[in-house]
Amino acid sequence: MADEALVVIDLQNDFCPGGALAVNGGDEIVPLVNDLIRRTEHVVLTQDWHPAGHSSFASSHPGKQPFEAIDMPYGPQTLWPDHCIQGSLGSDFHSGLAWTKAELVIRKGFRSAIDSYSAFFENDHATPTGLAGYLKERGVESVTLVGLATDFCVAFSALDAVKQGFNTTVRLDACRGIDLNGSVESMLKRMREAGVRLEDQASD
Ligand code: VGL
Ligand code: ZN
Repeated sequence: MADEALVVIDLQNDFCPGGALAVNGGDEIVPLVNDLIRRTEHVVLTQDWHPAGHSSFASSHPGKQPFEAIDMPYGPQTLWPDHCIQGSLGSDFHSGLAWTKAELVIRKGFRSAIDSYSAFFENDHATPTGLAGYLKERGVESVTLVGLATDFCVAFSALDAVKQGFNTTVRLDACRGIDLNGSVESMLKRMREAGVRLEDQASD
């Protein structure tokens, strides 16, 4: 069987309860993610990694509030509370995450002028992070995505994974969503239509 990779998306303090952009139940997935890490050959982590004053922060746009959207040169962009500032406690992985096995950490969102939800491409959908090349060079053909948040970084990563030709699964029981204006439902639909396998539990 072709090599498989587990891609753990943004399991960081700021996306867990008590964090700057907390996702409901974000910390609940840690034991299951750790279990999947133990069972998967290749493990890659992503880390949302913004400089202070990042353009995705509402605080960088006078008069704008978190969760409003604005138009950026690369398209619409939701504005967020300041989060995952490079080197801050909030940007650290959740302390319970069994991260040591990871062979690669992809940091994203480190350019001030552009956000990056996907583990594969920045939000212009054109600037690669290098992850597809890494996985292909390693002979990986199947990827399973888990982490935070279902409707943003997990979903955009999964859509790009399919476009890059990977056999792509999202383990929904190991994800939690933000859910802005029905975004969980709409992104589940987009993923399903794109050919992402959505699983609520292990199929084996
Ligand atoms: C994320 C919003 C902003 C995510 C990251 O990990 O889903 N969402 N930055
Ligand atoms: Zn972010």
